[in-house]
Amino acid sequence: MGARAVGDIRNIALVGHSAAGKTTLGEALLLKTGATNRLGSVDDGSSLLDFDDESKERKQSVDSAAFFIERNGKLINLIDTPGMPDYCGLAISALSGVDTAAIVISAASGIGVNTRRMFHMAGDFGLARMIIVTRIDAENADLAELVNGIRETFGGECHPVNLPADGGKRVIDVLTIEEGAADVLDVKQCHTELLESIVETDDSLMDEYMSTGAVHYEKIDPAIEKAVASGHVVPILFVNAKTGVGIEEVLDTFVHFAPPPEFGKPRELITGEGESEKRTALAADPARDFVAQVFKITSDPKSNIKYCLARVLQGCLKPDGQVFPSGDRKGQRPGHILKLRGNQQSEIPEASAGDIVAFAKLDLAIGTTIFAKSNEGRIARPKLPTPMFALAIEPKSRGDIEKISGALHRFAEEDPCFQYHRDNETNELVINGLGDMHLTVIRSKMKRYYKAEVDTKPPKIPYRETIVGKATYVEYTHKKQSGGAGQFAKVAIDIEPNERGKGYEFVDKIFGGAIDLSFRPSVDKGVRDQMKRGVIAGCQVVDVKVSLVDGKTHPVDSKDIAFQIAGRQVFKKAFTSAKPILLEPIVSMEVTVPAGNVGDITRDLSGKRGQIINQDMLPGNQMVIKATVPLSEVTTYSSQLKSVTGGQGSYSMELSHYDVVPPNVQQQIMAAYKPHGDDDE
Ligand SMILES: Nc1nc2c(ncn2[C@@H]2O[C@H](COP(=O)(O)OP(=O)(O)O)[C@@H](O)[C@H]2O)c(=O)[nH]1
Ligand SMILES: [Mg+2]
Repeated sequence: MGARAVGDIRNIALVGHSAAGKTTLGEALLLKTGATNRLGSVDDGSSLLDFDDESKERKQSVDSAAFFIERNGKLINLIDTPGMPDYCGLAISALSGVDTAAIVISAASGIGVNTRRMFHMAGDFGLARMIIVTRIDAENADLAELVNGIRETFGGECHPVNLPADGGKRVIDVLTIEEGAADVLDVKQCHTELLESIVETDDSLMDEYMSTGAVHYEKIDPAIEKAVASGHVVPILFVNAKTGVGIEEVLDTFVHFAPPPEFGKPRELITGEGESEKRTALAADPARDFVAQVFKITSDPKSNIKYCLARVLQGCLKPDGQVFPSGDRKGQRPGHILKLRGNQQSEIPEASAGDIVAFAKLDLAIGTTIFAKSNEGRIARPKLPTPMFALAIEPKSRGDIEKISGALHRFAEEDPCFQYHRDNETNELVINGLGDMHLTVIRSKMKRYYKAEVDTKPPKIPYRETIVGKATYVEYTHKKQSGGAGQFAKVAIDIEPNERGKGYEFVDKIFGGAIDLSFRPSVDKGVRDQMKRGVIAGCQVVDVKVSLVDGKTHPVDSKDIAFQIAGRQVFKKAFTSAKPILLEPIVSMEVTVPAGNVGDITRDLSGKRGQIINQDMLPGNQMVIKATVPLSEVTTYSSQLKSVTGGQGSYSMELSHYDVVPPNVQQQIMAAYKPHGDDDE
């Protein structure tokens, strides 16, 4: 396959709710264009697009898959994306690679949460959109009702470009055909509405239409992709992917309605921040300097090869050139330039403007801008949700630690909504995803591809300890005389609360030489050490002021370690007698739910010691509730929200501040705390 003229390329992502029929539609397109010789099925594991074992076993895409087809000399690059909200990081990332989002809706189940989310995401990002209604053969399908729902939810810009006829055995193209009987809606009316909404975007066509009452199809054709690119027209199509009805028409619509890269969403190279931010328009012109953006990373677990998928936004790159990630002075050799089709790959002579290509073995990350010579800049991406669902993980077998960290690194690299970190305060390895299903798949992939298993539990809450009282002249003497060299240190401290958020302060108030100057920092070190370990519940101590007021040195046995130990012990004693309390993290949450669920949600949040701050109406009969809640009450909120709203709700949260734990909760936490044996004595 040679390089394609920019005008002969179309880049389209198949998005929408899960089980809408995206993958099956992709298979039907592959079959119709001769790329495969039988219809791959997600149901029997023969799909070329759901090729990874995890997707096959679940009979559901858990990853996105790139493929391409050819139609009338046009190269159509497609990305099939997963529909589960838990994997939306992959679907949203795919939008960076394309000019058009084809939102797939199943006539059997209608508009889902993710249908809406992806429709709006694609629109906000500036992509052209089309809607493909699949499974028109479904028994319960009410197509007239569905089209009404689509226009109500997504606006009057949505126009059928064809309609099912003869009981779903064929579709009638309403752009070129004005008469006839369809199974639903009126052919003539749909024809007129579609035609009018296209000519509206072009003055000369409008004039002709107004004066003659018609415009020839040849003349409209060039105006169509612009009307779609600008969002003025959102075509609706009907297909039965199983029988192939409507598939030819989908291909024609891709060619005639989807904008080629030069007319698609304009891309800019951004440099600098804030006031010094600079934006330079990129042009899908192979003669300019090469600029591309990585939008997907995928690795083959068997060969361990990492593929980076990139959209070429400008210029051209040959295999003997170099690739410079933004800001890097060192280039990487691209090696082969590939086209992917599911898990198949073929080599192409160059990566040219407008195309989607894959590189094997380059070390790049999702979102990275790449150049052919050292340069800098970023390209805007759609906003990704923050993964808030967390689990602490522990290897089932100690020997697996290395395998697990390798796996976590890979997963985080491939899915921008999966993250992991070691929590410094609780010392747990914590993984974050968008929901429980997300992390279940991660665990399953870890077992399948890396042969490593982990136990999970809700992560520990990073409580903190502090005091509200004071204690003065608290003394401690550390003495050890066993065998050889002895240890001796005597210290006395005052302790008092420091302002919230001020942290720790150590004041040396010793007059004269009660403790040698050289040993005073040892006391400070001992105190800091104990603060990290905690006193009453094993949590980090914050916001205390310790004054070293007195002590005693022994001419021979006093040494650094002795004063560190004395520092630790005197701190424990003083802290315990200065009214210790626990602080807990409070998060601010934004919960978006259908208006009908607001009562349930606010009642539930209040029951979780939450405070409702405000409620706002959103379009589409949705409400957003802002509240502050203790983190400990919402660690499993994702599954609760799912069950209350039937999957229609979403939320985000971030740390707001620390606040005092109620006494009864503090009692429980302290009772559950088992201090490690004291290694000092
Ligand atoms: N009868 C019929 N079934 C379909 C059609 N498209 C998809 N399916 C079935 O619907 C289910 C979900 O399809 P899939 O392609 O995996 O949906 P995805 O999650 O959007 O990729 C599978 O069982 C498919 O066989 C269609 O046009 N007609
Ligand atoms: Mg799928």
